[in-house]
Amino acid sequence: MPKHAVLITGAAGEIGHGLIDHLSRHSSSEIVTLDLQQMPPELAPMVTAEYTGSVLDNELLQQIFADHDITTVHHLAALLSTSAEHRPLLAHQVNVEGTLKLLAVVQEVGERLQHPVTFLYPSSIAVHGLPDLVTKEQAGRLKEGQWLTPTTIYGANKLYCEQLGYYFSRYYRQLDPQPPTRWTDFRAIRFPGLISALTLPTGGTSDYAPEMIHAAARGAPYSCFVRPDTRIPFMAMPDAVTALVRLAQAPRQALTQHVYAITAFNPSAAEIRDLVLAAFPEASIDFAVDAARQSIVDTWPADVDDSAARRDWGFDPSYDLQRAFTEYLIPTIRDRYLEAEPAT
Ligand code: AKB
Repeated sequence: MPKHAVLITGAAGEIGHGLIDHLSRHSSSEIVTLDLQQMPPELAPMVTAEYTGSVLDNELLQQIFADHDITTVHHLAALLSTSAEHRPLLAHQVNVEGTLKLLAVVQEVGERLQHPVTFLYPSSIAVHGLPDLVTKEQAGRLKEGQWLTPTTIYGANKLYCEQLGYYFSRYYRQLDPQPPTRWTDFRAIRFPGLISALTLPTGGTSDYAPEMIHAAARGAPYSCFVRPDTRIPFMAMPDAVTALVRLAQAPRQALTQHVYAITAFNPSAAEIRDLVLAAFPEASIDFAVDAARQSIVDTWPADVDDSAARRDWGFDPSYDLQRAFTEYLIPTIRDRYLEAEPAT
């Protein structure tokens, strides 16, 4: 009997780094990766099988599922909000058509092998679109069903794919005389901004937080592209990875929703700056607002209500703001750049 395998698309990205490391230490499943990039040398040894290519390549997807008994998919491949705004049609292709192709293969393989596939989908706070700062302030902690009026192609992509996954898991081909068994066990998490000590983000509009920390650790000046008072939810990357694994393992009958909001802390950009300066007093940090990117972040909630995730599958982040900085971000990032410094 082939070993169960976990497929991670977009595996060379930020979440992929943490997820591969976690699964390699805590899971007996094979780790199968798909990315446009080759796996970095620090991750490649942890991976059972590496496929280099696009999530849009149907033949490649079929080959992966033919080669391995994939029972869980973490579909991380996506263009994030800022990158997507610069290339909205490509974003739709990757973020939506890529997700559709993968869902279709999962259903087809399920029909062939007669077993379900747990499909983890990383959605985002970007699915929300608050109209102005007064409403944002008054709205406070948004629930999953509130202000689903995204203003970015990325947010629209993520919201639609939440529904696409729900359709495949509950209503696929519902008008067939004998509707098929739905083999996709779709589970989505709406992530806040994520901060990793090990990788730098690419193409996100919440990137000002990790960029500020990493710049200070490198001794580089940083101009924050949002106002000091800008406030959105964030989470340390280890908690994001643990959330994906925990939701994947949750008993199906415990889940009352197909989409869950989660968060850990929601500092303002000024509060992040203060924490960075406390750790790196010599850091040079100023604020040079990029009005266009600011207008996107201003539509995102100041906070989200994660009570459903806590109730249904025990979501419980390990890192609050202080602990994230003192025990994870600052020591790990400091070591990372100290190691990188040329020997004097
Ligand atoms: C982004 O900034 O686009 C992402 C997100 C908030 O989903 N990090």
